[in-house]
Amino acid sequence: MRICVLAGGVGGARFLLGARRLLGLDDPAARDGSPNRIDAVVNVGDDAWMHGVRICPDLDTCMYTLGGGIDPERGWGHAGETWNCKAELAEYGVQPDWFGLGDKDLATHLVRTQMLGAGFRLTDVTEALCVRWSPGVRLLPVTDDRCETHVVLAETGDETGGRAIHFQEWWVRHRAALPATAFVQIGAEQAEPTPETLEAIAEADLVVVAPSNPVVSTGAILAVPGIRAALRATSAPVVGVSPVIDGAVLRGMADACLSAIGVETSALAVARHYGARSGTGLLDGWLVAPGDGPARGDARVDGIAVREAPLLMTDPDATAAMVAAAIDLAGLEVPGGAR
Ligand code: FO1
Repeated sequence: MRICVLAGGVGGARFLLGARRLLGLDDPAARDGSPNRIDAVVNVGDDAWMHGVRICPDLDTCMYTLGGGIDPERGWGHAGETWNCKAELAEYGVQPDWFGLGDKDLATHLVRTQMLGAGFRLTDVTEALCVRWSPGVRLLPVTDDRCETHVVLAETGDETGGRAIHFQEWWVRHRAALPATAFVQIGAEQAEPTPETLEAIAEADLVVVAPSNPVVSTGAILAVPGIRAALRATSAPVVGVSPVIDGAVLRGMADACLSAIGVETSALAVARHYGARSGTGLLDGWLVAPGDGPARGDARVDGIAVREAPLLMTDPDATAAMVAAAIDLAGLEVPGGAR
């Protein structure tokens, strides 16, 4: 079975751990010769240049998580990190002082920046970095082009009103507290999906939209021209997993993003936001947490097949059961018969 997962940072990475477990790809020795394969099409809207290095938070969160090196508490950066470089930068008084690059993490950005400078595509750089981490999932930036999310701030009568700032400044510096009216991907008009991404979507047996931030993770993937069309054209079913459980997002500040674009923080509102493939949208199926489905057991919402399943990604086994539920909802045979 070949699964293509649209993934953001923490939610995407944890979902991939479950997919890898279900498809029997945890053990590196079992990967060669396996009929199963996972491609992750990863958001690059959060990417930024800071202190002269290229930072790709969602690619790195997926890479470190699948490679066993993530800091589990923060959900980003290395476990066992040290911050000597950050402290030295603070001594020089350089900005941004609100974004922390750990010493170990910095090595990743240095390698990436050097390779990009030598002319390699981000796709190739990511593959090279993954040799060290052996994630067992092919991590594919959705585009090799710069396509960065900026946040348009609401008019507030002061100097910030109406300005657009980089997503990281809004998210990390202001903790998503500045009222926003829109999210735009700078560079999207010129960006192209990579051939690897288009192939992963076209050749998949199943495409899954991971329970990532629908606006700034999945939304930024969908902002790359050609991705929506590829999802609508693939012969694979497209199933999404709700990041909203019982009216709340489990991690991060995705509710601030949803309300900024006028979407209610509910599982069914997010499904309607993506829309049905039978209409003009993307989804054939949508997994929601128990109790989040439609009233009276109606299993279809606006042309999308909706099913309830436990959606807490507490560990890779629980997450593997979610992936199995997505496969089953798509009408496909679950590998190994696990349901
Ligand atoms: N998040 C923070 O809240 N504070 C930071 O200083 C920070 C640094 C950082 C460095 C590298 C990296 O890959 C991610 C980092 N993040 C940090 C996480 C990141 O800003 C966001 O959580 C994601 O972009 C949203 O998915």
